[in-house]
Amino acid sequence: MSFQFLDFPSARDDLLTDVLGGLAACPKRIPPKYFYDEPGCRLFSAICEQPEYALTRTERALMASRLPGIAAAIGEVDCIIEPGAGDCGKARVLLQALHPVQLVVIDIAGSALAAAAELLARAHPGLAVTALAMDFVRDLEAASAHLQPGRRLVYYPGSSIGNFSPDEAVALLTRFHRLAGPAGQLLIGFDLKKDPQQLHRAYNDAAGITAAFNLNLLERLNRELGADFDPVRFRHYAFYNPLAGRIEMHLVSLAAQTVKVANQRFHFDLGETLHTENSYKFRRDEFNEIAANAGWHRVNEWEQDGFAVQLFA
Ligand code: AVJ
Repeated sequence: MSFQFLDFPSARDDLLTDVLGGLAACPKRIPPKYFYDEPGCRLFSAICEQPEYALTRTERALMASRLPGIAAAIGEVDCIIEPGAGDCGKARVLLQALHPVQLVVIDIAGSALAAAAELLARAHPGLAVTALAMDFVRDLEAASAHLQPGRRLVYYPGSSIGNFSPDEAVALLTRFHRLAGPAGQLLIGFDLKKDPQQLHRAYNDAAGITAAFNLNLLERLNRELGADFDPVRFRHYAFYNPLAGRIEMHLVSLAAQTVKVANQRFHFDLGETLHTENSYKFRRDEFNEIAANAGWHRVNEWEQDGFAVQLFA
């Protein structure tokens, strides 16, 4: 078995800096990457099982049914790199079809990543598994030093790209392009624009799991930064904004209140919002243009039930 885990610290300092900066901004905001502490990861997995949230299920079904064609389109690959790999469940599927020498999984949630990646390494004795605990939006360049030479595929499934504005997405895909190198490819999955009612339901599930996921952010700040948010005094509020082409998630203050974080006080008016996430939805041609602006040209694409997977070189 070949397994390597590397921790790029600093995530904690970032949390405090980003939260203080975000609460001082107008409108108030906190980056969605901070949803994923341990309870947050569990709640996200539960979201993926909700009947209203088809995204993950649809991508899984698409990948399962089209895998031979996708693998044929990709061809020979030596190294697969998956930013935001989480529990490595999606990489596992790709490994069945492609037989790379190395798998590099990257995630901000380091301990969960390490455990999942080590299991994967045990299951694939011939594969070199490298797990990097980092914020890849900031530290991606540091990953290059750990890549074996050869043809590289960056795999970015799950519509994670939807968390970024179109400009930020171009910037991130440009860095993926640099990391992948001259013979590199990008396989990316994203949610398509669709009936806003359907989108609305996906982010307002009847069991309240998405609401709990959103509110867990406040509980995380209480746990890790000694903040004193009262989650009962905030409302999960998610809606589709058709002008921006995105779901927006907010936590709206149900009272005029003051919250303390690391000895700083922040005032919320009644009805004031803390913006916690954007989840962009794309048309296939819109996404092609974003990727083209990052230096990628489309090789192939697959679509199923409102979800798309595209291959770029
Ligand atoms: C992991 C960013 C793809 O935007 O649908 C799910 C996160 N937020 N429900 C998404 C999420 C609320 C998810 N992504």
